[in-house]
Amino acid sequence: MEIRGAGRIARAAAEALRDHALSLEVKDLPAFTAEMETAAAMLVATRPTAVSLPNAIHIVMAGLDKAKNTGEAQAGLVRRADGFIQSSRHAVENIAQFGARHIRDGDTILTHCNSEVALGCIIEAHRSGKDIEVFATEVRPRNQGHITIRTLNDAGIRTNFIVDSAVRSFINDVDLVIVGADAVTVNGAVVNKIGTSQVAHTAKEARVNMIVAAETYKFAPRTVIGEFIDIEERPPDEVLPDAIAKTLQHVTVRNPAFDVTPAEYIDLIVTEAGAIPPQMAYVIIREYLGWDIAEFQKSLELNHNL
Ligand code: RI2
Repeated sequence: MEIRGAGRIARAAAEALRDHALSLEVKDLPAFTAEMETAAAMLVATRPTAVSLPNAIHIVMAGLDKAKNTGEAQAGLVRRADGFIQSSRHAVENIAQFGARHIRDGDTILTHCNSEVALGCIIEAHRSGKDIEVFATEVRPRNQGHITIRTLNDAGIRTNFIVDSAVRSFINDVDLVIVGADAVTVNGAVVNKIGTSQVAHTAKEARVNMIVAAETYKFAPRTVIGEFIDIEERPPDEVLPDAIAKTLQHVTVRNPAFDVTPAEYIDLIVTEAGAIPPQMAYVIIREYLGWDIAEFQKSLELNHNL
């Protein structure tokens, strides 16, 4: 939780792999590869939900097995890590430009949690001269809304700060909902911070459009072969102090950090490759992440052989 936001987590992982590769002093290629694979597995295990993390690691580690010597393996890894970090930054900038076009002069936008890309769209709309106003939620239990309102305030954007449960009270004042994503599945469902699906449900009922801003590396390739996205459940003391919880022997605190919004609640997913209806998620997985069914079959065969 030191690094917030699925995109930042992905760039931090690429940076960590690059720095680790540069610091390793092993000359032997199999030993170098084994060290890097251990590091990659350790990074993947830090957060289970944001698919940007395994996607970034997959991109950085790809081709390591084809290197002829350690120098080549190291250089390739550093090149792919730097390439990923740069393309991630460009993706965030492009999404801000594309997303801002969906915001009209005079619009009021609601956002939930703290998404670099969702805020990028809002800030770009403001920068281009549109008169906009924002509703930002608190985001219990970790209060990521506090980071969001500071960013919006610093950008000079009129912002209303509300508790999560006030979304329905204000939805009729809202023209558009924009949120980020931790993962997008092959059927176009969006996994994002807990509460997003309630916001989406409220928006749908009130006929307010909902846009998701998500880089292509937030799409989850392994959902094509039926894998589910693991929803991280965080410690109970984030919700209720231990001192109180231990006096309540019949109470269990549940603290899932993310939830799933079905595709039919989402009007558009804005990616750096352009805006798509959520139902086209598979195209992004195949065309932009380069994972096709043959690769899945290969990885399944490998698993069977283990
Ligand atoms: P960007 C965050 O997760 C939030 O759920 C946010 O909506 C999503 O990642 C995408 O954020 P967390 O890291 O990549 O706060 O758009 O658990 O910044």
